[in-house]
Order: sequence, then C-alpha cells, then structure tokens
Amino acid sequence: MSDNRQGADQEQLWERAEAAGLGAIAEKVLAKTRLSREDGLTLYNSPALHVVGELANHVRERMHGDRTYFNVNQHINYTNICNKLCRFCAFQRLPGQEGAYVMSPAEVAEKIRAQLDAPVTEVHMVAGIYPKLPYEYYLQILRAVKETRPEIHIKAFTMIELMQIARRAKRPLREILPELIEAGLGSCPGGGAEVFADRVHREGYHLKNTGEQWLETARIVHEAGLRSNCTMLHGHIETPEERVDHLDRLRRLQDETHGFQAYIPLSFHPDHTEWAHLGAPTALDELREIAVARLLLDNIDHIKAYWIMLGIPVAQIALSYGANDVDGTVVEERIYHDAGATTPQEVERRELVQWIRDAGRVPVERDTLYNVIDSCDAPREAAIPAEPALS
Ligand code: V47
Repeated sequence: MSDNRQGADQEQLWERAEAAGLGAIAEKVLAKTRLSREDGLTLYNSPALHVVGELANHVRERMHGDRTYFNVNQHINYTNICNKLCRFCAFQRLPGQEGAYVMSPAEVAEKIRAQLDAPVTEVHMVAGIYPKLPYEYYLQILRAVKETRPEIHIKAFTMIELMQIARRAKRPLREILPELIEAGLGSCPGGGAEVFADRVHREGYHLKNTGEQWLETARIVHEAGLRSNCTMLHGHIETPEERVDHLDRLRRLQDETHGFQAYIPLSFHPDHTEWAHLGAPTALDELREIAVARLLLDNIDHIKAYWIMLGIPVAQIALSYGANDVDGTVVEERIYHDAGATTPQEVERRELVQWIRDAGRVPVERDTLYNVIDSCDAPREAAIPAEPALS
C-alpha cells in the first residue's frame, strides 16, 4: 500500500474513533504508544464496539497482516478428579463419584496411538488436581506420550498443576522443571489463571492458587526456559476494572520475562456449574475481549480465538477483531463440553484451513512454538476441493 493511501486510511480510522469518543486512544494506537489501564476501561465501556474492533484489527494487521495461525493438535485430560471445587467448573469430579476417571500412562499412550495416522504436532494435556497422583505419575505420562510419538510437542500442565506436582515431589518447582523437561515437557498451556482479583478468587475458587501464585509460577516456568500461554476466564462475576487489572498484570510480567506466546480469552460456559444462573457472555462480549486484549497486550505476539469455545462463526469474526490464531484441531475436548459447549469435538485440518480462508484470512499451520510448518498457499491445499464454512 502506498504511504499516501495508508495515511488516508489511518486518518479515516482516527476520525471514526474520534466520533466515537476514542480519538485519544486511536492516536496512541496509531503511534504505537502503550495504552493505560484507564484506556482499557474506556475500551471496555465504549458502546462503539465496532470501532474498538477496528482499532484492534489495525494492530492485528500491523503485526501479522492476514496471517492466521492454527495447529494440528490433540487434547488429553488425564483425570477429571479435582479437589479445588471451582464454582465455574463442570468438569471436576470427586474420587468415587460417577464419571470420575484417571488415565493410566498406558491409557494416555493409547490416546496418542489412536491419532498416529493424523498429522498431529502437539498434545495439549491438562487435568484436575488429584492429590493422590504421585510425582512419578506425571513423569510417566510425559514419557508415555514421547515413547509413542517421539516428535510430538507436549504442551502440558497449567500453573496450578505444576504447583501440585512440586508439592507431591516435595521439592521446589525450579528444581523439578528440568526433570519434567527431560521427560518430554515442551511448553505450558495458559489455563487456570481465571481472574486474578482477590475478590473473584474468594467468591469463585478460593481453594485454588491466587493470582499472585499463578503469576509467580509462570515466572519460574519462563525462567526455566519454557514458553507458556496465558488466559482470562471472563463473563461471570468479574468487573471491567478487574479485567483490566488482570491484563495489566499479565503485561507487566511479560515485560520482565517475554515468556508468553499467546493470550486466550476464555468465555465462561455456565451449564452444569454452580454459576449456571449467571448465564453466558454474548458473542459481542467475546469479540470485545479479543479486541481489548489485542490493544492492551502490546507485548504478547498472538491473540487466540479458541474456536471450541467461541464456535466457528464467532471465531471467524474474531479474526477481524484482533485475533490471529484459532488454536487447533483439538480432538476430544472435555472441559467446555461438560459445561455445555456445542461445537464439534474435532475438526479436520482442511476444514480449519477452509474456514480461515472464508473469513478472508491466510491460514498458516504452525507448531506449538510458532515455527511455520505450512503456509498453506502451495498446491497441496489448492488441490483440496473448496468446502462451505461450517456453521
Ligand atoms: O483452566 C474451566 C477454563 C481452562 C470452564 O494454552 C472454563 O493454548 C469456561 O486453558 N467455562 C482450560 N472456561 C482451557 C485452557 C486452554 C484452552 C485452549 C488453549 C489453551 C492454550 C488453553 O478453561 C481452565 C479454566 O480456566 N474453564 N471450566 C467453564 N465452565
């Protein structure tokens, strides 16, 4: 695009933002100046969601153009037994309760074996906190995955699981991380952060790690040389101020460690939870979360629209509201489906590619660490007959 054309586009964007009362924020966005916490609050409270989205899209395109990342992955939730009793969770079971399960290392290996014909590059492995599982169990499930599919990347264990694993090992996390890495751990997912604010922690998940503990654990993970993701579970009892605070705390840690690869806003799914009466966030809420995150988190490269949670149509729109990643093919997701998600449990690689294209973006298959595996513009994809977007 010529400089003149670009200048004119930016001026029009600024004019639309100014008309919506967001002119000062637009100026900062165009000048690549960091937004303040107050700006974050203004964006949350602005009725002009489309302008907030346009500003976020400007940043998304400045950082990534039309590129939209996805990967071919598989989820394994190795146990649903958990002692944290979080009020937002429909996945947890108590020992002995109907439906409670723990996978043995052999069963974990079997799940991996079942996908050996698929081009899976990552296993995403998270679960409940079951204090009876010994430290050795965690090493064994990592090894079981690697023995079955040596080249796969294991993205496993949220910060609370890592805290539990260290507790069972009776050693500091810093000391056991090299052993987990040696057994196959490649990076960590972003779950379990919920909302950092103490008030929300007290009301919703007081048995779980605090926000400060989550952040401190992430710091240790990054210092050990692992990358991780980060999340916020939004759409329940939290206030806009508490959301801004959460994003700001992530941004401050990222300034220090640069260890976060992607941020994923997780929309609360209420079914079968103690918070069922709260209802779910709307599609507009979800798009705003994506957009505000893209604008505030100027030091985190990727914003993920997790299609399993959003549904494919909202995830497609999110690609023009700041998101540049859609997660992966997934296979057998339990946490959201227990809480009422109606999305398919798995999509094929070519379906993901097609619906990213249908959203007007350029699909790029990545590995977990964002190395490009396939830029999808080669004849390989062109040879696949076009399919309508899923709905
Ligand atoms: O830790 C649990 C949340 C997380 C519900 O890192 C719920 O790439 C909404 O972390 N409604 C698990 N959310 C999912 C997760 C994740 C997903 C995709 C990609 C990545 C990544 C991470 O889901 C949990 C919890 O924060 N959660 N129950 C619920 N009813």
